[in-house]
Amino acid sequence: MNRRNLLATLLGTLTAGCTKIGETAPFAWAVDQAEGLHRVAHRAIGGPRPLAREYPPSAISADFRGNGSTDVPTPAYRAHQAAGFADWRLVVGGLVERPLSLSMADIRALPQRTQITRHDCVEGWSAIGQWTGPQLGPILDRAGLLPDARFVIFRCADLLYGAPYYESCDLTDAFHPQTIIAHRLNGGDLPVKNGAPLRLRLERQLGYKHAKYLTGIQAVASLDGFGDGNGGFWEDRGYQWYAGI
Ligand SMILES: Nc1nc2c(c(=O)[nH]1)N[C@H]1C(S)=C(S)[C@@H](COP(=O)(O)O)O[C@H]1N2
Ligand SMILES: [Mo]
Repeated sequence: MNRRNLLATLLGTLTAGCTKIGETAPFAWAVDQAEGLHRVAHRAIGGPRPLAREYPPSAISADFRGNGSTDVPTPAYRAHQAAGFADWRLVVGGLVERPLSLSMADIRALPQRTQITRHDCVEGWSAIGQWTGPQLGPILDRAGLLPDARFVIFRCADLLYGAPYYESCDLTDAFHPQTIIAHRLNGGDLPVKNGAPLRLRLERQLGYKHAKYLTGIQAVASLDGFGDGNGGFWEDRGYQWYAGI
């Protein structure tokens, strides 16, 4: 058993049944600690900024399925869709010196990164796709994070089961070189089912972290006050916040 497997086994034991136990308040702290340990261990094993594996073009899946919300059935989104998303904006705010409102043209004018990676959904499927977009780190640098910023919240245009989808990550992941705001998939514009016109790629974490239909990025000191305070739509329903692969 190599170190990675050993740690995965230990952590699996530690965190098994978290969802149930975590529902009881006194255990919530212990669950948080185990999750923190997972994050620290995950980073300790791979070094400071390990890259997720990247694949050759031959590995790209024939169809990258859509999952969760696969459309945003609102008049506003329909109007954007009809206009080819020409007027879509990504606002960058919160604990920043210079709030930004980026147009699609602004997003495309930034230096781009293209990466072929595997997306793993907890529901038990994977797909390999080629994603293109600007890295998040330089966008945050342009906005100028204030010293209190510790997390980044990602806001989405869709509701899932009636609640706004949202996500978050810490600054280590926000500044990871493979963390990009993707507007292209497999060489074409991002399809609606995959989050058009913008979606996050957070390659070292599970599928639910990769927020689609992105409208805003907000630097914050704490995850409190967003949804139920657990840092994401699925996290508010019991999934781990740090969903390292
Ligand atoms: N806005 C938004 N982002 C989302 C979801 C969603 O329902 N809404 N589902 C998540 C889940 S669980 C997965 S697996 C991926 C699916 O991405 P895909 O539709 O491109 O396959 O998007 C994630 N991001
Ligand atoms: Mo997923």
